[in-house]
Amino acid sequence: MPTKSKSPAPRRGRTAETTNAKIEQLAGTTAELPLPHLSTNQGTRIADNHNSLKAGVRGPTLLEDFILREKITHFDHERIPERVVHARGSAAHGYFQVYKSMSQFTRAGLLNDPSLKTPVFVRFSTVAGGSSSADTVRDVRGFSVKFYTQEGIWDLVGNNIPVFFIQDAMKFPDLVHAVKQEPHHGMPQAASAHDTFWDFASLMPETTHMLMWAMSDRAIPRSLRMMQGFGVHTFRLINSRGDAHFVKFHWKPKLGSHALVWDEAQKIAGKDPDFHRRDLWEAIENGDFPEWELGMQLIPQDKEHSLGFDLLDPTKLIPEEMVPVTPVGKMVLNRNPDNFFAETEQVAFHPGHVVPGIDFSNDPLLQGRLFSYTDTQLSRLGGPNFHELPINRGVCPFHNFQRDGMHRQTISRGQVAYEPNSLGNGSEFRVDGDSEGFQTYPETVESPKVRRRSESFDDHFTQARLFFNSQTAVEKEHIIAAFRFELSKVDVPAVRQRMVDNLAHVDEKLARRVAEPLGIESPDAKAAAGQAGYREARINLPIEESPALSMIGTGDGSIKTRKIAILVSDGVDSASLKPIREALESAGAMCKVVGPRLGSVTSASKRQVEVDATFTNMPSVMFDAVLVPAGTENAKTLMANGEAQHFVLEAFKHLKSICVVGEGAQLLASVGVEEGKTDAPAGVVVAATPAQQLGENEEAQGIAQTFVAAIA
Ligand code: HDE
Repeated sequence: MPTKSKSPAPRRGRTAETTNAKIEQLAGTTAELPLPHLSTNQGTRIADNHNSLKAGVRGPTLLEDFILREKITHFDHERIPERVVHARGSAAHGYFQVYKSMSQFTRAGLLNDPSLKTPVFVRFSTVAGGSSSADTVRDVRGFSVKFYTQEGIWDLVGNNIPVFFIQDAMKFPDLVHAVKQEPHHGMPQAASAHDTFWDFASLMPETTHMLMWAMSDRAIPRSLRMMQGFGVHTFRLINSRGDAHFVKFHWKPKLGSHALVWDEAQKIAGKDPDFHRRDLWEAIENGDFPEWELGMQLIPQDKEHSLGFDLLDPTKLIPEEMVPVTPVGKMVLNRNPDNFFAETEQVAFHPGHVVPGIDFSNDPLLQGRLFSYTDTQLSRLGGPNFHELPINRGVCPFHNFQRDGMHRQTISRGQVAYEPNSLGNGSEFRVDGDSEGFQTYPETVESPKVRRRSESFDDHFTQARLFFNSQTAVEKEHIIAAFRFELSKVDVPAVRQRMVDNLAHVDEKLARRVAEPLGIESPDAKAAAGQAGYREARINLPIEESPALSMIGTGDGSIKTRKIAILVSDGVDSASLKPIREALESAGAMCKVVGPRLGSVTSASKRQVEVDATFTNMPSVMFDAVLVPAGTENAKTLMANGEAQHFVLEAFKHLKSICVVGEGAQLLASVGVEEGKTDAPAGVVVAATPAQQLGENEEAQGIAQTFVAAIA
């Protein structure tokens, strides 16, 4: 039965509480609908918006048609170059608030005043794919935060993985060329599973630690809202006395870190390439504002060499068991952008955008980044005035004599465009040691100029092993499966061999397991060690495992915002459904009724049950769990429907919690899944009493609670 059209739900991320200084600033350049009338860009009102100007109705178009020319010309130039990396991204507005003053460590205002809500704009991205590639590919995720502080812009441009592939900026173009599509045929899109990436990786043992992370489930997050972020490099914090601490930044999601399984990720890439973008957008529209806690690992300047490895090496992390992560503040994303291009696409991040109190370390990768990010905006955004684009403007003014250039917005008054000056109305601008200004930490550097890598960067395997050791059995299996998949896509056996030879330095068994289905020899660590430029070195870590590196057990244990499919057809027992659905929703889950057609189905008691989606337009991979309600007819019709059968079987394969009530169990049995008869891991199938016995609310509550626990 067709249902009446619903008016759109109110946008909960659009209230007075979700505005801030940046949003108010942007309002000044926001255009609203409906338009009063149509005009050209020059404001000339248009009389006819369907027809170009022609010499006679069947004649050629006239060059004179300035309206057509303007429209087409603008269209012709709508595209700008996509980001050379991190082209695919999704973003949102929000705020950051520090819990208590961190003035002991930094003079940065946003980290000193707990009453201050600093506006932020956050862009998440994949790295390798083009701007229209799928969200759920195996890849590192970018995690860029622009803080619009009272003292200028601070960009924390990080990733969802705390280490990086390479140690020196010199190798970045090579890394990116190797992972992107191969230059001769332009394949594959958004995937590292091809020869050139693994050729490069296997020749560069320093990639090993990051490869372990990239092959783990971290690289296929369930949601952008459910992944950690890391500043990666070691930065410096400077307090008002000039004391320095090294710092590593961490973002921990309130909902915990969760991942897809690989088969699921691949299928979603086809069924809904915008899966992560949609998830972020919908959560914010629903008022389920994603939240992260900012944490810091702080190391006093004089303890720089106390860790046993080099904190300047971006292929190393500092285990939390060695230096705990101090929770510092929270970030909430509560507003979607108004316009994808103007905000998400034009936002320009740069690790060199810092404010007084935050400074760099000598990490050679970070040092290279400090050059690259302004440079890239010149070709991407078309000139040096990209800081004047609305999304990139600070909420505090900027004052200098930089002038002109493409697309200059500011109209600077006066005769003077240089400093120092005496003609600029008394503004002599002889700045020397302004204590309010940014002060670089006066580190002493007295060394010859050299083009060499520090020996303290030589060990490439100890932390890779630490990561592997710290994973649970399931996570380890996923890492092995990912290496097997990726390397099985490599055509040249010698590359596969070199890679597993490298892995033998991490863990013999891991390397052997990876090699098994790849049609190559057993791994040989000595062969890898024979490579040019390879220097064997091992550091001593005081720990063998770091539980904090596993994703298991993160988050608040809730099922907030998880999506539950309720499979229905005619004859569904809606009475048995109601209490379970209510319990799920009061635990924060989002239920969608999925049926054979849109509109509604008729329940066993002849009521209309509204259907939100169909088995095909929202397949099982779109959900976190499945509920099959009771009802003899419901079970019969679902069993006769191949799509419904596929739905539950696929959900089972992806280890999702499935709750079957009464006759609903027959649907699962029809695809070979029966409680007690299958080797389903605990929590995958929650079976409940037959419908006729489920009348009591108390029992339904019990089932619901078991289901909720299984999902969590
Ligand atoms: Fe980037 N990176 N990167 N990167 N990166 C860019 O800047 C670069 C690195 C990261 O959402 C580019 O505006 C070099 C590490 C993110 O807009 C470019 C090196 C980390 C984003 C660039 C690195 C990152 C970028 C492309 C090695 C994690 C997306 C477009 C020296 C800490 C930002 C742009 C956004 C984007 C260069 C290494 C994270 C070309 C040269 C390490 C999240 O400038």
